[in-house]
Amino acid sequence: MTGATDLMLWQYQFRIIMLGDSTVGKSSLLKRYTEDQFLENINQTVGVDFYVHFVEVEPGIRIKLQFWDTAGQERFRSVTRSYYRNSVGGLLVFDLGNRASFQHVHEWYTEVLEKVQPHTVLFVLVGNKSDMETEERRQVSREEAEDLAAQMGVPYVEASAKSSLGVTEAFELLTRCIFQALRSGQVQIRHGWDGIKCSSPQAKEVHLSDNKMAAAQVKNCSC
Ligand SMILES: Nc1nc2c(ncn2[C@@H]2O[C@H](COP(=O)(O)OP(=O)(O)OP(=O)(O)O)[C@@H](O)[C@H]2O)c(=O)[nH]1
Ligand SMILES: [Mg+2]
Repeated sequence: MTGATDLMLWQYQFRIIMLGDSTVGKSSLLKRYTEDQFLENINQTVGVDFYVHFVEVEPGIRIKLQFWDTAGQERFRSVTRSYYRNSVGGLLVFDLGNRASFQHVHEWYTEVLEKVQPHTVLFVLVGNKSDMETEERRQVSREEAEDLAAQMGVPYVEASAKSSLGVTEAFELLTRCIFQALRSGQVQIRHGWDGIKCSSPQAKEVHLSDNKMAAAQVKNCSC
């Protein structure tokens, strides 16, 4: 893709990071969302992988989503950490059938917020593998997950990379929250920061002229 074509294709670029313990399904969620595929034997992520997807948040406003798919394994943590600062959004993922992965969510959350201070990252909490749900298998109730999400002030979505249920919803909810936060001024394009990029002066004008309207909308968004 040439630079010129790229400019015509999107107005904003958002960098989004996937976080959560190993095997919770971060790469599988991304594969489902960007390629509509699911692999039973997907490779564990080594370091960080990179995915791209385009969405139109509203008519004429095209967003390039750039995803950093991090490895959940502890031994890659120093690599993973270096991606926090340039992310505007994050999907915090746990496995509904793995209680430890749920218990670690808050650690992921606080670690990121500490590292990006004084700025912030907008999150959506995702309980993945809802297709495997049976009374015996489920180790985290919807109520517990919703309580944790409320405590962190983020939305919660249950999803399955396998069945695709909730996957688009989770990614697009995060995208809309970031877009509204941008328009309201809650997050801003900053020099030397790659969390959000703007492809053209026109796009910047859209953002500025819509500030007031979006400020009203953002009140209705739980991000
Ligand atoms: N049943 C079911 N299995 C899933 C789902 N999502 C992922 N898996 C399986 O869970 C395993 C781990 O998935 P990954 O996507 O590699 O997990 P990850 O979070 O990226 O793991 P790391 O790269 O090590 O951090 C794989 O065998 C997937 O096929 C799901 O929604 N349902
Ligand atoms: Mg992975």
